[in-house]
Amino acid sequence: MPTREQDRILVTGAAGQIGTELVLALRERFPAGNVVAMYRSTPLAPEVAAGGPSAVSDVTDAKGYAQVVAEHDIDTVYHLAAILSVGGEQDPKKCWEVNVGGLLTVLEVAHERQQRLFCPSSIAVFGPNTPAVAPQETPLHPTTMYGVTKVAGEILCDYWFQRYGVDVRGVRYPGLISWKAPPGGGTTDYAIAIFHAALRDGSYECFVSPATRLPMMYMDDAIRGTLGLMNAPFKALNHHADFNLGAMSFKASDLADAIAQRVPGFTCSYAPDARQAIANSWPDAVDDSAARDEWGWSPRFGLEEMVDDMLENLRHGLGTE
Ligand code: NAD
Ligand code: AKB
Repeated sequence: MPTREQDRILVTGAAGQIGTELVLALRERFPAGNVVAMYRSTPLAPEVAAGGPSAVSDVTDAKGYAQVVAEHDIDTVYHLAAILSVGGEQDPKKCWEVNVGGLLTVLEVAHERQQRLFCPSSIAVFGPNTPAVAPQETPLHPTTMYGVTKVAGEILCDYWFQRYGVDVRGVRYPGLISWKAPPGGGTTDYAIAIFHAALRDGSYECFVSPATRLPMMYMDDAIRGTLGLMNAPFKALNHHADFNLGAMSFKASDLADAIAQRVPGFTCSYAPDARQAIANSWPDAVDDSAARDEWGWSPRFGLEEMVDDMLENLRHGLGTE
């Protein structure tokens, strides 16, 4: 069942890269007073804080989370609170506690209250043995703790659907590129930092090698895909929380070249660090035919369109236009 006008929606991780934009998008489509932005320590973006209700809670605090849900009488949850790949390698135990422990709490409450749930996965579920173009169905052997938690999360979501009938959906987002909120500590963050450095300094030292190719997506497409999946008729879905979602695939040097064509004098140097090994373990691209067939997924932004839009918005924000 698609989200109804009167439904009350909770977004966890609402201060994050995706949460900031998802809350704003949901408040454009539904009554703003029905969209609750939940955050922990990172403050909400000013327009998110000012535009509707918010709540402070930690997803590893089961009692506190259940209280927030009860107080706001929540029907649908977009569960975005998580630790990403770089943070996960710095503190693997915390990554498990937040990403798996937190998800368990959210799933239990969803079952009790018959909520609909969106819970994203990541291309991090794949590992070094995944084919270059990751199939929808393939053995999942990630080599990062973040990837391990995302595989566990997909399986938990499927279990809650099969055992309890919870309507839980999710996509394996590629690396997301956006300008409204900073990224939260991932390997694909280079593809955002490069824009800021290009406009600020005219140069960037990239932490992955020029030949590093990864699946990427512009945030506009990610938000459209998220809402599209949540709006799809339940009966049309054969998959639930593990849809591959594709948009573009480029090498770090392709991105640097596209920026150099638009920012005169921009140069990019390369000094791969520990994040290179994480990037090397992920595929180049994904086969997203299941998302296209089951709920009509189709991306709008390729590399050139994304670079134009990023530069336009960042220049506008910097007052350089
Ligand atoms: P982010 O790091 O920008 O935001 C996550 C938010 O969760 C942060 O504001 C953080 O403060 C909050 N958080 C962390 N621990 C918490 C806890 N214990 N309780 C409550 N809040 C907590 O992440 P994002 O990029 O917005 O990612 C959102 C989701 O999308 C995650 O599940 C992530 O794995 C997934 N994803 C993101 C990308 C991407 O490129 N951004 C790609 C693939 C998947
Ligand atoms: C990360 O790099 O950790 C995230 C992701 C691809 O899940 N952006």
